[in-house]
Amino acid sequence: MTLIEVVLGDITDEIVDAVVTAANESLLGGGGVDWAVHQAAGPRLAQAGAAIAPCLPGDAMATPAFDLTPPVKYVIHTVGPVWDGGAYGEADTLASCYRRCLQVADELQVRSIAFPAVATGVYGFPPASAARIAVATIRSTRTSVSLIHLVAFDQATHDLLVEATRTEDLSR
Ligand code: AR6
Repeated sequence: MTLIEVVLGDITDEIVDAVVTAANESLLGGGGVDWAVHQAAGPRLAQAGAAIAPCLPGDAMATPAFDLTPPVKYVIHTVGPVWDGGAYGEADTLASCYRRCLQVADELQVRSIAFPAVATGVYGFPPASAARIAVATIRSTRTSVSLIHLVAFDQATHDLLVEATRTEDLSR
């Protein structure tokens, strides 16, 4: 049984086993949520990322969480699609991000995980559609993770995620 909760706030404040960051292929850090996670984890995160990069769009890779506050043990880096109108497999790539993160979490025996709204910032994925994909993919992925926080950094994203959760409930 996996519980999905929508949370408003900064993902670096999450009390979970693993925090997901919306990275780029280099895993060296960037802007947005990736900036916040690298700031909180310290410079060893970029070193560890560089050692395992590249991470292709739709994939996910884990490193230690370094200076992130315990109990956070891992950062799971996933690379979303750059939105290019929607006809280039962006939705499938985004779904793959959530699926792969949960697979990696299972391999690490992670029980709780926090996701940002992958690809909806710099990468430009329409947030309503991204919210539905996030919820639908998580619900259809078999996982041992028992608690999933979908972390919204703004109220609009929060409301879209809550709506997606309800819509998904009704369609089940
Ligand atoms: N906590 C939670 N969510 C956040 C935070 C935070 N501290 N900061 C921003 N967000 P983005 P992308 C939200 O742009 O679109 C980077 O440079 C933000 O409001 O961080 O996947 C990477 O290195 C938005 O809803 O990620 C890549 O180059 C969501 O996180 C590129 O950006 C995702 O926005 C990836 O772009």
